[in-house]
Amino acid sequence: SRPNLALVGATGAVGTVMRDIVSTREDIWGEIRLVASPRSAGKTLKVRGEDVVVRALAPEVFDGIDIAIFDVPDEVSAEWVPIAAARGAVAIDKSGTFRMQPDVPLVVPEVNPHAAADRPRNIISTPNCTTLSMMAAMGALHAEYNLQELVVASYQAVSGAGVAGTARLYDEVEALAGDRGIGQVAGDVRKALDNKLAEESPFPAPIAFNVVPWAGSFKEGGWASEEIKLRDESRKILGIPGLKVSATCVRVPVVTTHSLAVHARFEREITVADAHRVLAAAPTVVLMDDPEKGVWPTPAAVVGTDPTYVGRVRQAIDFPNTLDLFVCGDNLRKGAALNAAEIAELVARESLSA
Ligand code: 2RA
Repeated sequence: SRPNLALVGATGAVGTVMRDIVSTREDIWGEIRLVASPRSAGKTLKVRGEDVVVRALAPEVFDGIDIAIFDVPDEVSAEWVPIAAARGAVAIDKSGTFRMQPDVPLVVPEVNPHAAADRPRNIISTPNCTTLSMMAAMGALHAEYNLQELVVASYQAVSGAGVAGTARLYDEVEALAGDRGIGQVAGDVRKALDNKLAEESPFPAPIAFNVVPWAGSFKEGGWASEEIKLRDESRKILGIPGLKVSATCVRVPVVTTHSLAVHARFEREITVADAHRVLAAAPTVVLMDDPEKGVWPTPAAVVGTDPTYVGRVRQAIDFPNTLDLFVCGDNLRKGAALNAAEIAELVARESLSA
C-alpha cells in the first residue's frame, strides 16, 4: 500500500513550497497529513488540489504515518522528531538539531543516497540551505577530481530567515521607495527605516540597499553559525572528514535563491573543459556558462526552479588545481523542501520495492 506522509511545519516558508512540491511531483503517497503549531491548527490548506485541515502537533498525529518531514525550529525538532520516530515514522528533519550526530545520516540524494538506509534512530537529517546550494555541483566534481579545500562566500536570500525575512525586505523596500537620495550618506538607510518601521528586523542591519556580512547566530572565534554549518555539513555529506573549508556568509537583498562564490581546490589539475564536462553530465546541475555572451546564473533568473545552476567556471590563474565558480540554488526548493521530498521518496521506494 502507499506510504502515508506527514508534513510538520506545513504553514512556514518551506512548508508552503513543500505542499507545492508534493502536489506536482509524481504522487506516490497515500494520505498527506499537514501538521503545525497549535496557532495554525484548524486552517485549511491545499495539497494535491484538495483541502486538508491542519492538525496541531501532538503524539497522535504520527499514528499511521510512515514518513514525517519536519521543518520547524531546532528546539521543536529536538522534542518532536524522536516522538515521531518512536511511533514508527521515519523522521526527515530540516533543523540543525541532529545533522552532526554520528548515528543520524545527513543526506543529499545526488551525492550520498546510500547513507539514508543506515538510520539506527529512524531519523535522517537534511542539510542547511547554504550547504545544499552547492552540494550537487561539488559532489559531482569531487567524485572525479577529489576535493581538498573549499573557500566560499555566500550571497543568501532573505527567505532563508523564513516568512519574517521576506516580509522585512518588502517592508524596507516599500519604506524607502521613491527616495532617490537614499544610500548616499553613512547611516541614512538605517535612520530612515528606524523612523518608518516599528517592527524589529530579523537582520542585524538594513537589508534594502545593503549587504549584511552575518547570517545565523554567534559562534566562538567570531564565526557565524551558517559558516560553521557549511564546513561541518560539507565534510559529512561528501564523506571527507579532513576537508578544509572556510566561509563568509552574507545576506543580500534577494527574496529567494542563495548564491555562492566557490573557490575549490582538487587533488589534481582541473581545466574549465573538465569541469564543464562533469557538470553538464550531472543530472540535477544546469551549466549556464558562456561569459562572452553574458550567460551565467543569477537568483532572479532561476528562482522557483529545482536545479543547481553553475556559471563563471574558471581555472584559478595562480592555482591550477583550483576552480572558481558561481552557484545559484533556490533555498526553499533544493535548499529545503525539494531535498527533503527527495529523501522521503528514497525511503518510500525502499518499502515499495520490499
Ligand atoms: C538562512 N540557511 O539562509 C539559513 C536558513 N536555515 O538563513
